[in-house]
Amino acid sequence: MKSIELSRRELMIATGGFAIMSLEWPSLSLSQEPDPLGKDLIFRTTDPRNAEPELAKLVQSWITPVKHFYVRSHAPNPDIDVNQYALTVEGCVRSPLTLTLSDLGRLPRHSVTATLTCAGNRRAEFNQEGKVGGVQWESGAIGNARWSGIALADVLKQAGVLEHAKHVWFEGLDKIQRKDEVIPFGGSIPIEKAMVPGDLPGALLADQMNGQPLTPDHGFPLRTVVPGYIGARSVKWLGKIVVSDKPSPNHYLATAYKIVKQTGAIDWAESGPIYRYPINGAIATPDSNATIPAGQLDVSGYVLPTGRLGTKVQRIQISTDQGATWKAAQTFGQTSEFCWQLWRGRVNVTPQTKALYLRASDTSGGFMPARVPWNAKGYLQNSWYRLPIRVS
Ligand SMILES: Nc1nc2c(c(=O)[nH]1)N[C@H]1C(S)=C(S)[C@@H](COP(=O)(O)O)O[C@H]1N2
Ligand SMILES: [Mo]
Repeated sequence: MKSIELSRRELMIATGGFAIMSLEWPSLSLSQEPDPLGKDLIFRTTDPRNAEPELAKLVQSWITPVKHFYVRSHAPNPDIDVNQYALTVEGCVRSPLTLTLSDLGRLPRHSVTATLTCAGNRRAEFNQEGKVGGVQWESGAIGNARWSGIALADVLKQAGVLEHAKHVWFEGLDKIQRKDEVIPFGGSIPIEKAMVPGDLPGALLADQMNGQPLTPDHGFPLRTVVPGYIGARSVKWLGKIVVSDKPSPNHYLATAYKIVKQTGAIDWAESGPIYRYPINGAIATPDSNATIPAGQLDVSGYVLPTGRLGTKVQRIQISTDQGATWKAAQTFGQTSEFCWQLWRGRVNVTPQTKALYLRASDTSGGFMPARVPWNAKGYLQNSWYRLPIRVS
């Protein structure tokens, strides 16, 4: 927009302000300019890149195309030279490792389809009760992809995990500017989660997303993917693995990504890191800005069951009367471990219908509650999803 306005002003000057007013001006705005990295997303911030898809686009397919997959980055994408790249594995291991991409290429390959979701998905809804900082996510900070790469357990076995190991730390190659220090993004997962053999439910060191090499936005050349855990545990641009008897001291595990009332030392110390995500969901269509004719209305969206092995969606329900009565929605598309479930339903709406509500439950006892207590960082908003609508 800025550059167009400038050239318009320049043109006004050049023409003495005449004639130009009758010209058809291209209806170009900054948000419509194609993203240089090929994303079709709504950018919440551009530096660093934080963006989520329009919901109607998000639920078009069970596997989320890369262009519609949200991006959450705390710093610019690092420049990584694949010829220089090596992953180091150290700490409580018999033999520390330095693995190039071709070393990793010699290990057996695994694939897993898993949903990634940010702990801050739906954060913006907390603002009705009290302002929360951070990226102002609506409900698009979620996506489902086919990830391929090496099992973390295989790499750890090669290094030889020692008896007293309890946690596996991950460290990214990004450089995040915080007050007076520059730190990488990092975190850790319990050794039990890391060592589970096979594709599920452990962790993958992924170099591919939907059958293509990872893009710079998603962690090229290598990232962790931890099915069932909040997105923050799936560290992009992975540079280092440390096996330890303690959880990672990295800010993003030791301090951030906790549920706290206040961002003070006592609250941080009293609460533990979030690992597994709870059930959540959203209504993706209709668009809340559209005026809807009274009568039968088709509704669709997603529900992600609790990130616990063996858990499936149990009930998905829609209400048109603030939750007084509920109607079942139907699932469609695939059902798979650690993946979202797409659904659709049909409800009757009248000019008195002010909003649609979604709630859901799963087979491990998880449910979307009527409301959740406010927390200072705006994490894990999974209350009944409310979509305001206008019916004429
Ligand atoms: N190195 C690094 N890894 C990271 C992050 C980051 O900023 N740096 N963000 C995390 C967070 S908070 C989320 S939700 C996911 C987002 O993954 P995506 O951008 O591939 O969707 O990456 C995680 N891994
Ligand atoms: Mo996140």
